[in-house]
Amino acid sequence: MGLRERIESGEAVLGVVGLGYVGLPLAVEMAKAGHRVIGLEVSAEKADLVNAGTSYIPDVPTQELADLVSAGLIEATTDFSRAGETDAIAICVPTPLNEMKEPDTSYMETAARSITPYLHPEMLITLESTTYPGTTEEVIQPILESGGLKVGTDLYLAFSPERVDPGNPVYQTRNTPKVIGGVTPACTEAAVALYGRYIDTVVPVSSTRVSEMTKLLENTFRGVNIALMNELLMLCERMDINLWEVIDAAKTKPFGYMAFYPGPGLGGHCIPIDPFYLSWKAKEYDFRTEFIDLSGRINENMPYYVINRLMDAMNDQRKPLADSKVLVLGVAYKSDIDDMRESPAIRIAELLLEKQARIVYHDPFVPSFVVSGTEVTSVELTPETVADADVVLIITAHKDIDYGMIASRASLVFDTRNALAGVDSQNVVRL
Ligand code: SAJ
Repeated sequence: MGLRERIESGEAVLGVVGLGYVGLPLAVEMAKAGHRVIGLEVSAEKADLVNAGTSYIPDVPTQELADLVSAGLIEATTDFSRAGETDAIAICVPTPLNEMKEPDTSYMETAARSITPYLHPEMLITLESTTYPGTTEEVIQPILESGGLKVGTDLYLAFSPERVDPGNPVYQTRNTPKVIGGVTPACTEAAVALYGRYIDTVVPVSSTRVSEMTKLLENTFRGVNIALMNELLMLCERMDINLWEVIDAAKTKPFGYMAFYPGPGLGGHCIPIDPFYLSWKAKEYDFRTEFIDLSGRINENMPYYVINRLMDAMNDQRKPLADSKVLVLGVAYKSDIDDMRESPAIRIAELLLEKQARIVYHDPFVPSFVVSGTEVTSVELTPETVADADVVLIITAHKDIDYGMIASRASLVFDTRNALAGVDSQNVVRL
C-alpha cells in the first residue's frame, strides 16, 4: 500500500522530531486524527514525561496527552532508529542565531542526519522549523539523500512553517492555516493529503522557497512595524506627544491599518530572530535588507533607551539610579506567558546592575531567572514592596496585576507598556 493510501486509511504511522512548543501540539493533533505517532526526542526527560502522559507545554492539557498515550496513539523515544517505523516525519527543532547573529542550522541538520539511516521508499519528510529560503533543498535534501534514496522518486520532501503562537486562546495548531510547499508537485500533494488529516486549512504553494519565505515575511513584517513604533516613540517623546494615544486613535481606522506598539525591546524565539535569517541569506545575492537591519538596530537599542528614560524620570524626583531600589514588574518576553527567551527584561536588569541599582522583581509566571550570573527570585507583590521601591519599572504587563494599587502606592512608576493607560499622575511616567 502506497503512502497516499496509508494516509487516507489512517494507517500511516507519523513521526515528529522535537517535542517542544511546536512538536508536541502537532503530535497531539496527529494522534487525535487517529494516527499512531512516534515522538523522536533527544531529551530522555521529555520522552519520559510524554510516555508518562505528563504535558510540559502549557498549550497541551496533560489529560489530553495522557489519554492519547494510554490509547497507544502517542509514544516518545530517544531511539531514532524508530524513524524506520514511520511513513512521514515532521522536523520541529529550534533555529536560533549564533553569537554573530547568523543562522544556526545545526539542530535541523542533526535531526535530518538522525533519521536518514532509517528512511525507506515512499516516506514524506516535512521541515517545520523557521528558516531562510533555500534551507530545505540546499541543506536538508542533500542530507536525506545521502542515504541513497532520492527526493521526488523515493522520498517526498516539503516545507511547512510552524505558526504556533504560545498561549493564544483562539488559534492553536489545528485551526491555524498551514502553508505547505514541496520540492516537487507530488511532494506538495503528499504533504497536503497528510496535513489535511489534522489541520483544518492547508495552503499549498508552488515551492519550498515560497513556503520558507512566507514565514519570514510574516515575522519580518512584525519586527519592522514594531521598530517603526519604537522610532516614532522616540520622536513623540521629543515632541511631547503621547504615541500610545495616537496609536489608539489610528486604530479606529477600520481598514488599511494594523496596530503595533512600542516597548522595551523584542523578546521571544521568533521576532528578534527570524528576520536575521532572511538578511543573512540576502547577502548571498549581494542584497542588503536595510529595513531589517535598521529595525534590528532600533529594537536592540530599546533596553538602553528605557534605562535613559528611567534615569530622566528619577532625575525629575532628584533620585539617582545608583543605590535606588527598582522593582521590575513583569519579566517574561510578552504578557501572560512564562517564556523568558530573549526577554528584554534580562538586558534591562543587566543594565540596571551596571548602574549600581538594587533590583527586585515580580512576575507571577516566572519564579526565578538568572541575571549577570546571579539567580533572582520573584518577590510577592504587596503594597509594602511597592511603597518600599524607589521606582516600579513595568517591563511586561501581565493581566492579573493590581495596577491601581501600583499607581496609588508607588512613589514613581516607569511604565514601558502603557499598562497604566488613563492614569494621569505625577508619579506615573510612560515610555
Ligand atoms: N512586541 C512589541 N510590540 C508589539 C508586538 C510585540 O514590542 O506591537 C514585542 C513583544 O513584547 C515581544 C516581541 O515583540 O517581546 C514578540 O512579540 P509577538 O507578539 O510577536 O509574539 P511572539 O514572539 O510569540 O510571536 C509569535 C509569532 N508566531 C509564530 O512565529 C508562529 C508571530 O508570528 C505571531 O504573530 C505572534 O506570536 C502573535 O501574533 O502573537
